[in-house]
Amino acid sequence: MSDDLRFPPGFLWGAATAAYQIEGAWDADGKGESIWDRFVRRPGVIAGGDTGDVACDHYHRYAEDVGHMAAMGLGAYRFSIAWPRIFPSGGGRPNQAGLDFYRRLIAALRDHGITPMATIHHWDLPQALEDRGGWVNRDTALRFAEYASFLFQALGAEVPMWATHNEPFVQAFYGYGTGENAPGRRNPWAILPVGHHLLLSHGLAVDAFRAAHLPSAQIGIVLMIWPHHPASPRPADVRAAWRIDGGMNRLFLEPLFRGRYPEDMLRHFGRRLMRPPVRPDDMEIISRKIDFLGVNSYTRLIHAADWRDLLTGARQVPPRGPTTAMGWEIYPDCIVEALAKAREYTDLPLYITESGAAFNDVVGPDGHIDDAARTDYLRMHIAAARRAITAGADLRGYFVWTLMDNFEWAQGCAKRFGLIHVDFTTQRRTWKGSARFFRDVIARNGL
Ligand code: IFM
Repeated sequence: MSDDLRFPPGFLWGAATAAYQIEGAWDADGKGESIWDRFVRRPGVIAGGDTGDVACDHYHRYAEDVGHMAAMGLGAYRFSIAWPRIFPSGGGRPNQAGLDFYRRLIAALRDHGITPMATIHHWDLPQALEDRGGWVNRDTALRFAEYASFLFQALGAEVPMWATHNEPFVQAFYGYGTGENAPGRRNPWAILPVGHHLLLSHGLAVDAFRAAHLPSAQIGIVLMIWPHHPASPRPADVRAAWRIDGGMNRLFLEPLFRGRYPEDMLRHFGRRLMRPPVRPDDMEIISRKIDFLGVNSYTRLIHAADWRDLLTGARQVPPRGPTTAMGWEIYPDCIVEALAKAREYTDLPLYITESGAAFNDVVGPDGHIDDAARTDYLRMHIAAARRAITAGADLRGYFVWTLMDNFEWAQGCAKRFGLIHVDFTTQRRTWKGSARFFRDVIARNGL
């Protein structure tokens, strides 16, 4: 194998999931209600009327799932912990049965030599906290720090990699701005305070992590970094793409790594909108030193200037190439560009914490799923990750989104991203061609 297809020794190959998308068991063993448990019951908000009530039933089938991971040769598994399983109403007394589930999962991973990477919050806030204002309420950031601190005490010795949040932009924008995600609020003015409180809670959790003295563990955060391109070289389009880059990427990168919000964003949204939730010391807390940055990379977006959108002054234009079932352009250089963007802000070790694609898989008459499109997608994106390393990125790992087909939020269960096919009626797991491909990549440490 030529060197440019091989990855550095010790490179971490993994797969990623999130609690609400796979666990099911939505009210088992004392688990509290999350904002997703509440949201999916609103008529018409989820395609096909699907819910995560059962999803992949991973809560009961985790041992079988870890077996699949081991057979694939995964070096690491990124999962999230459901806050309401641990603290059913957000705080107070922990729910031992919920904690025990994660203990069992982590033990099974370690038995197979798979490194656990735990995301502390992947959008499933306890509904009880949402009832008190959710992420618009600064107090939620303090509750998050308590929850994180409890996890570090309880599980810190077994989990070497922690991520505070997954894609805070998505939680703020789609959860509180457009209402497409839980909790389904439609208030553009909430987006910035929510983003700020998520970032603040991240910094407070980092403090709790350092206080827990876990010398062999690391902490980071996972951001969605998508490149934003102008539809034309016209200055108005270039400015539009830069504004969207500001709202989706720089609004998170800059406070985390430079301890301030981007000047152009302050001007654009108006200082009044940005300022109210920001208290003295907040920016210092937000920019506490972390150990790694996780980057979720799927595609790029292209924008033209359009002031009919009063919030952004931009309009997304159609993709310029083939797309996945999500309508996302297949653009492998998204990985190279996302990592380059991250490197403008930090020289920390980087991980691609999500990369993958939904396609309309067909189960053949013999039960096989020949998902050649997903295999091609992965091959091209893994090659792009290798190019990014050649270009100087300190990339330490690549996690496929996702281990198995699951509940894709507002899109329901019909959008399948998995390496493993899940029959949601029988819960039967079947490897797709892409799972075998990824197993071979891992075995060769390269393409
Ligand atoms: O399924 C999601 C995941 O929860 C967060 N990142 C993007 C994935 C695909 O949409």
